[in-house]
Amino acid sequence: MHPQTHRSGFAALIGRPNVGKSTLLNQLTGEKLAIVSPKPQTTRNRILGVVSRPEGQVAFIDTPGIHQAKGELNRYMVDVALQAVDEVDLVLFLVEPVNTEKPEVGPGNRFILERLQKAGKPTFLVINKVDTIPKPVLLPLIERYRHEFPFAEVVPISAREDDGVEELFQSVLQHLPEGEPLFPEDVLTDQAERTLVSEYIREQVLRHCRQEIPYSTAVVVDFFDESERDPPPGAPQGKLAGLIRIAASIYVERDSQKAIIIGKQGQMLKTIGTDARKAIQRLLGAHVYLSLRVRVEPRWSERAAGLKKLGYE
Ligand SMILES: Nc1nc2c(ncn2[C@@H]2O[C@H](COP(=O)(O)OP(=O)(O)OP(=O)(O)O)[C@@H](O)[C@H]2O)c(=O)[nH]1
Ligand SMILES: [Mg+2]
Repeated sequence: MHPQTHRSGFAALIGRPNVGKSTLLNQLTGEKLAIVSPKPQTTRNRILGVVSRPEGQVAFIDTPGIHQAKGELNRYMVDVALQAVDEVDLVLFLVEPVNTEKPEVGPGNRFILERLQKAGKPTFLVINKVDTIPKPVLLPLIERYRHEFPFAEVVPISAREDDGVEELFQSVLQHLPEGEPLFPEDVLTDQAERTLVSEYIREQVLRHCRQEIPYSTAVVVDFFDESERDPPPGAPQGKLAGLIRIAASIYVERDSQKAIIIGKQGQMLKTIGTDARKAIQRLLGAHVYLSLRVRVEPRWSERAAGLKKLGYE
C-alpha cells in the first residue's frame, strides 16, 4: 500500500471584528474553543485550534478583529492579530458580504489587505455568512476583492450553518507543505482550562449585558480547586460525579457598570453565573461550584499595567 501524503502547517483567521472568525474556528475543530457574540471585539487573544486528520493536520489560529485601534486594549488586540500573520504558512482573510450588487471593500478591509500584502503569505478570501445574502450578490463581490489582492483561493462559506467548511479545510491542506504532524494527534488547543473558564464567564457577560459593558469587562479565575474532581472510589458510574470549585472575578471600570452586572437584587449576576456554570460543567465534565464577584479596576483597558494585571500580556 502506498503511504498517503501527509500535509501540515499553520493557518491564521484574520479579518475585521464580528465577521465570524471564532465561529469558524469552533466549526472547524468541532469544539467551543473560542467564545462568540453578536458584539464586535469579542476575541482578545490568539486561540489555537488543531484539526488532525489522516491526510493532514492544520493548526488554525483565531485572532482578534483588526480595527482602528484606540486605547491600550485595542492596540494590544490588533498587535496580536498582526503578529499571527507573521507566524503562519497561510492566511484566511474573512469578510462578511453586504446585500448589494455594487460592493465596496471599505477602508477597514483595505487596511488589512495592505498589511497582508506586506506579509506576502498565500492568502484565501473566505466570504463568510453566505446564508445572509442571495447568491447573485457573490460574483460582483468576488470580482471586487480579486481586483484588490491576488488571492490564492476564494471560498464562500457559512461557518454557522456548516456550509463549505469541509471544502475550505481540504483547500487549506492542499496549500500546505508535505510534512509530519506538528502536534500530537490528541492536542486540540494550547489554552488552559482556567483560561477557557474565564472566557466562558465573559461570554455570558457579553450575552446578558448592555452595549457599554462588553468592552470594559475582563474575567480572572482566582481559585480553581479540583481536589474532588475525580469521583470517590466506588461511586456509581454516573455523569458529573466529581466536583470542581471555582471562584472568579469579573472586572469592570466603573461603579455604574458594576451595578449593571450585579443587577436588581443580584439577579443579573445570578443569571450570568447559572449560564456560565452550565457551560463550564459541559467543558470540564464535572459538577462545578462557581462563585462570582464583581470588582472595579478603574481604566484598566487604558493602561499597560491594567492589561497585565487582568491577564493580557
Ligand atoms: N448568519 C450568520 N451569522 C454568523 C455566521 N458566522 C458567524 N455568525 C455570527 O456573527 C457574529 C460574530 O461571530 P464571531 O465568531 O464572534 O465573530 P469574530 O470574527 O470572531 O468576532 P471578533 O472576535 O469580535 O473579531 C455572531 O453573532 C455569530 O453567530 C454565519 O455563517 N452566518
Ligand atoms: Mg472572535
